[in-house]
Amino acid sequence: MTAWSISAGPGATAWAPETVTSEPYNAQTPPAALIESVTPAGAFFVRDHFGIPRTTPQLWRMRVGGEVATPFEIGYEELLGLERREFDAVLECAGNGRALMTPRPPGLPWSLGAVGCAHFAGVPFRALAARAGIRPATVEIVFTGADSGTVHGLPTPFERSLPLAAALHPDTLLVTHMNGEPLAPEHGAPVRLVVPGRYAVADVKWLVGARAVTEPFAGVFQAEEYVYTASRGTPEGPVTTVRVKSLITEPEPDAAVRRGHETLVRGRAWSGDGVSVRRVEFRAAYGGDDVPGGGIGDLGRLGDRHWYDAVLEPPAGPYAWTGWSHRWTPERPGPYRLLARATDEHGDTQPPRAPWNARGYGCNPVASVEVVVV
Ligand SMILES: Nc1nc2c(c(=O)[nH]1)N[C@H]1C(S)=C(S)[C@@H](COP(=O)(O)O)O[C@H]1N2
Ligand SMILES: [Mo]
Repeated sequence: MTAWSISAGPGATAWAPETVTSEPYNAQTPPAALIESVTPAGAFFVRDHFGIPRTTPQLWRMRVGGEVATPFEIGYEELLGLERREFDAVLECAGNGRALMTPRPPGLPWSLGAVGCAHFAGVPFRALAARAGIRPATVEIVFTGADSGTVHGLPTPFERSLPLAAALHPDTLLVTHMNGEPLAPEHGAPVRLVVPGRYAVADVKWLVGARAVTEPFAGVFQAEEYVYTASRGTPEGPVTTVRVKSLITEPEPDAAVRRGHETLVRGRAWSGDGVSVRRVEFRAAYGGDDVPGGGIGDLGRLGDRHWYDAVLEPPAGPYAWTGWSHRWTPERPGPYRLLARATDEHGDTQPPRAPWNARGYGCNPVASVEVVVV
């Protein structure tokens, strides 16, 4: 197991994410960092498809064009001078949890750590759209990253589109700062998009272009990847809104907890599109009592008894995650499975089983951690 906190002198903690692949670099937020309400930038998961393009704020230019009255380019200093917004937001990769699906779909084997919550600051894209003058026939904005690679034998940049209304939402930001610091190279320096509440594939890093288009964009990362296909129970189509989900951050898996002693069980819960978490329920299932075979995929037979409401902390804002806790005193020695289930203000709830689809997106089953009572 990778070490996730290294002491770097008194009071300082140097964080490092857990590497999943090194070329290109992909890494998960380590469990110890998921305990923090704001994920340290140095521990925040990284997902990149083609490698990290290096540039500097001095060299950075972004072009706004396509179906606009006045195409233009903007540089970093000028962007910094525009009116800014900031908020905490959860970023979650649509493939987070894929490794827990059975059968395992192809793709990076994310377990639970392709998620984090950070404080983002930047300039609403709508300010640039207003300057360019979006023409009425526009249906989407295509955002382009500086990174590219070969896909199906063709040079392909990382590009994603947003419906016009989503692109013009005041909280769709061209982000320059994360947790009060300029963006790190792996998180899209010097400028990235953040679209809170959508799966993070929308959050184009190393942003260098935005163009207004009059037909729905059908690029590889829009129409082939990041699409629900062969879904059981969900309509087919692109991943968009983040599904309601929770994590148990403490106790950690396989922890020994003491019989008759109060154990604080804690975690986080979030949902998409600024929809708040209304409820988190906790349950401790003894041994294999009602979870035959164990494993997240086997929770389908779990009944509705013995769920307790956890205590919720007020989140830092509409896009931040909600901390929850429950005081649990185990009565019997032996193996327990701790479960958490979040419900959002729309009444959407985590399903007992991972909602399987061919590429393993949107995996949000009831959170589950096994511990041993001694
Ligand atoms: N230019 C570019 N932007 C990108 C990607 C990429 O490969 N290239 N990956 C996307 C995906 S799939 C995710 S989950 C998020 C991850 O953001 P992070 O690495 O800052 O956590 O970036 C998105 N933006
Ligand atoms: Mo992703």
